[in-house]
Amino acid sequence: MSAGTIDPAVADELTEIVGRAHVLCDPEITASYSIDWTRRFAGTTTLVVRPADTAETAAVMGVMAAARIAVVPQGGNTGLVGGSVPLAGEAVLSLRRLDTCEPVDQLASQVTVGAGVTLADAQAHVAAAGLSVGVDLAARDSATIGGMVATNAGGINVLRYGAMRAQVVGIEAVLSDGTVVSHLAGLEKDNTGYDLGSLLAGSEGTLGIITRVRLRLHPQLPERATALLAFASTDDAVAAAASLRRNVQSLHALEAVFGATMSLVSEHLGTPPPVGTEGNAWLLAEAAARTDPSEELAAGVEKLADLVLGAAVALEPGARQRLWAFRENVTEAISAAGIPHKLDVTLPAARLAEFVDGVTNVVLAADPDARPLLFGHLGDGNVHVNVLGPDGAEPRDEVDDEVLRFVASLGGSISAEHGIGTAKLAQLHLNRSEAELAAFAAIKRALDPAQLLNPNVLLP
Ligand code: FAD
Ligand code: 2HG
Ligand code: ZN
Repeated sequence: MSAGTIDPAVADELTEIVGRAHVLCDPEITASYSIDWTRRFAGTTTLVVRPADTAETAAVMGVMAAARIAVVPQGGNTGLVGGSVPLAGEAVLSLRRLDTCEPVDQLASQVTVGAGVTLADAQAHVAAAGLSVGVDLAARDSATIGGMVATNAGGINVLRYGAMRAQVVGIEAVLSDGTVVSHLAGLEKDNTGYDLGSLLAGSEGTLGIITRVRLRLHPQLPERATALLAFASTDDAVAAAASLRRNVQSLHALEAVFGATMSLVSEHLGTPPPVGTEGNAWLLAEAAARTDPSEELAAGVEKLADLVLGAAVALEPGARQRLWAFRENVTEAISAAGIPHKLDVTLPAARLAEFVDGVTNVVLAADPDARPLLFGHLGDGNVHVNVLGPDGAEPRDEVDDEVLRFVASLGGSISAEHGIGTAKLAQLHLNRSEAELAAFAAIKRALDPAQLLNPNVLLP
């Protein structure tokens, strides 16, 4: 059921739990919770509730369950698949006030944080103890740890540490009826049944509301070397990426920008890339270690002499950041140009170049006026296909279907790291069999029988 007109008795109960300031019904205030980062997905809601901790979240869900009000859990609202906003009038449960960072457990190299802690705050908190969070991404100032677990976020260091699921050693969550499940001891070896942390990772708010997360941490690697490399072809960039992975043990990130995307981001930044504008594919490779990794990276780059058109290397933070800008600002640059359809996909390494070189024709066959822009995390085979329509408008919907069918035909995944949300619901069957979807539905029925948690997300 949508939040609709809120029964005053329900509003009073919620106010009793979280306080008047945290039950928001004024449309001018709830509007910002109802539109996503891309501006592509916008809905409305008559109710936003902002609990402060697990106990308040559980009590709120008790009230929602009794009143049968469907809920969209929301963290930083940086999700890119239309899963974090109330598209069917649901209430929004904002977790941002769950922002406590508990003391770092130095002996275990772990920390427990509230679901609403931003990635940047978690990073700063653990850095003081000489440790780091294994996942990093450009939305770090807004994306929350709870949202990152819920989407199983990937980002730039997956090739070294895995995605968000691999960082979770404990979880606390509230189920749709208000029950609290908590397993936060963080024991590295713990075979005592189902792993609820793994199940909730990637569940996109459909199975439970994550309230606290215990994260596995990694040693800080302060010494860095970064290279931006230009290539004439996708094939050359893919071959170079494989060589760097084989030869540079301290490789920490291996990102790519393809074709016209480099011109777009360069114009947005107001500066050309330091490797010249010739080329069709660019790699951004970063090595990180306790001791200076620049020689190891340089030796890895030397092995690419036959492939590379131009190379720029940086060691100092400012100079490295100037190289990273050509990759980290792509999403912003595209957003400034219009409202894209975002198709975040993974390809098997052997089909990566075929996909990158073939997808433009697939897009143009579906919408001749569309403008495809490609970039991604090449070290993981993860390509972000963003497609703009004419004058920054959205492209035709057929583009999504055709591109995702192309991905599936090459043995790839239609969602690498952003999730299914509402954007890719219609295409989930391309990757998941009927038997798998039936198992998904059975899990959903078991944990959320009344279908209150993000009922329009992930499950067809
Ligand atoms: P939200 O957007 O608020 O929510 C996302 C989903 O999680 C929704 O389905 C929501 O219902 C659910 N959810 C949120 N909090 C909870 C909770 N506590 N309990 C249960 N469910 C919850 N993603 C990547 O994977 N890699 C990247 O490199 C990357 N880079 C990005 C760069 C930019 C500039 C932007 C804008 C986004 C990027 N993203 C990236 C996407 C986004 O940042 C991630 O999906 C992130 O994990 C979302 O976190 P959030 O707190 O904003 O979640
Ligand atoms: C990135 O890798 C993010 O920069 C965003 O995952 C991708 O904008 C996108 O499509
Ligand atoms: Zn990404």
